[in-house]
Amino acid sequence: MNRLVVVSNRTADPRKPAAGGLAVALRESLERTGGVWFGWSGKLGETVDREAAEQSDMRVRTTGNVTLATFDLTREDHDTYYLGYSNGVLWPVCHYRLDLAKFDTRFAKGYRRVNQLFARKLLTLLKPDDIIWVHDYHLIPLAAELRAAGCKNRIGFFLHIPMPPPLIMAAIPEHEWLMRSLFAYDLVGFQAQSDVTHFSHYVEAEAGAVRWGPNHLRAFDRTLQVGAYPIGIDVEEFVSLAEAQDGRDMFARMRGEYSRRRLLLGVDRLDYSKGLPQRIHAFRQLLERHPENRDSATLIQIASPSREDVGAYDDLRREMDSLCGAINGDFGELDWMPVRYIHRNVARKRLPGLYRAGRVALVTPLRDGMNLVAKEFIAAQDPADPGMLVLSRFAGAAEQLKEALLVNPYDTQGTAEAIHRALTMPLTERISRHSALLNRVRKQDVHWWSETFLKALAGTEAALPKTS
Ligand code: GDG
Repeated sequence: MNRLVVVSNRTADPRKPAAGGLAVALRESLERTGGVWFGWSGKLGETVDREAAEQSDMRVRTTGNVTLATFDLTREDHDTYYLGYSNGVLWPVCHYRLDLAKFDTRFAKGYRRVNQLFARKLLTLLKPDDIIWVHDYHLIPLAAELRAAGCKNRIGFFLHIPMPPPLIMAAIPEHEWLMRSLFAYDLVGFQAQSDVTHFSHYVEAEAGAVRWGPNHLRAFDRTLQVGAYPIGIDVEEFVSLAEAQDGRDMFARMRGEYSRRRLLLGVDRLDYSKGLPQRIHAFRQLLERHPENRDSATLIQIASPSREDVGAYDDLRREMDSLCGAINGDFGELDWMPVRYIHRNVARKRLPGLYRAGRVALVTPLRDGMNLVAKEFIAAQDPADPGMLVLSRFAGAAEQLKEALLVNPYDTQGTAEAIHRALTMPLTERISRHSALLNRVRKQDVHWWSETFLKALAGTEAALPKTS
């Protein structure tokens, strides 16, 4: 059995309960194969001298059958590779926000340098039969760097964020190099079919790629397998959290507190891709157009702090403070406030109970690779009296979750009407929509996702050189 080596910007100990969905998804395969998870420690090394930092040892820790290997970055590498290129160029561009991208050649250089560093360090850990699974936009050129150093292992890549249309991708000065780098992988997985389409169009138009059967593209003298592998959640874990004591307590508390009112929920990282200001505008429209919701509907918006050292996030924070203050000032009563805005992280064990108490979830990103909150909300509902999901058509999840109320978050009025419809939807319709949604969320859960991807990766032809 081939050992699985997972590479991502940050690692997580899969045995810790707070490790998150990706860790849960990978735990089984890592444990079964005695696998390794490799990435940045999240720490900045003391030294500013890059060479000294490069030679500093990796921290290698084995718990059970799984090895975690991490290393520190210098401040300069962190500022250029992580803040600069990953979160100041790739994140905004992939979410169609060219206006927020900060193109700077120093960032591109740092990004390449750190990918080379990842490659050099990873090579010291690799065995010839290892299967390597690289995650996300921080590490697009990693396989190309590994190949340049002679690595012949099978390597797969999964992009957690959207692949933008070709002309948007082309705004990145290094777009050609980035996209060519992807051809060093054996399999590239995207969240949604629309991402596969954008990528195929890009390489066909910009690199003269030809399609090779239903799942392959041939360009740059290589044949690459591509596909959509929509990530899921650990449904069993979520249901059991909802039914555990903490989940039930939270549910009872929220239902008690809001017994006279219907609860709307938003749970997001505070990120400009999530459409938070647009959501507050839509809720405001709802109160204006359907005054019967005043005093009877409350929106709890959790916006957990995120990337606070990236400038664009400060502006968003100020905008949200001001919009929530204004709606509460304009509509609030002595005993009712329309919005409860919480700019803090809420403990994971409390989320399922909170979701279950919600009548409507507002998951309205302007663009999102998948969006796991949509799936968590569905999993946490009581099937006999489920809440309704209002979902942006621009979330990857919309390809799977067709029975949600799909909205265009740029259309304030349309979104307000959809929220109203969700709030007034008869029980029978809620039950039938929820049951279809839950079936799909259960079937295509996070275990299905990792197994399907790894099976496809194991089935790709042997790595370089390729002759087909
Ligand atoms: C990227 C892509 C893709 C949120 N607030 C709190 C909290 N959360 C948890 C949610 C959920 C997760 O964070 C957010 O997942 P998303 O999928 O919404 O989004 P991103 O972080 O942007 O992730 C995305 C994902 O990768 C996976 O491929 O779906 O499209 O952008 O699990 O529950 N958790 C806790 N407290 C909070 O306040 N504990």
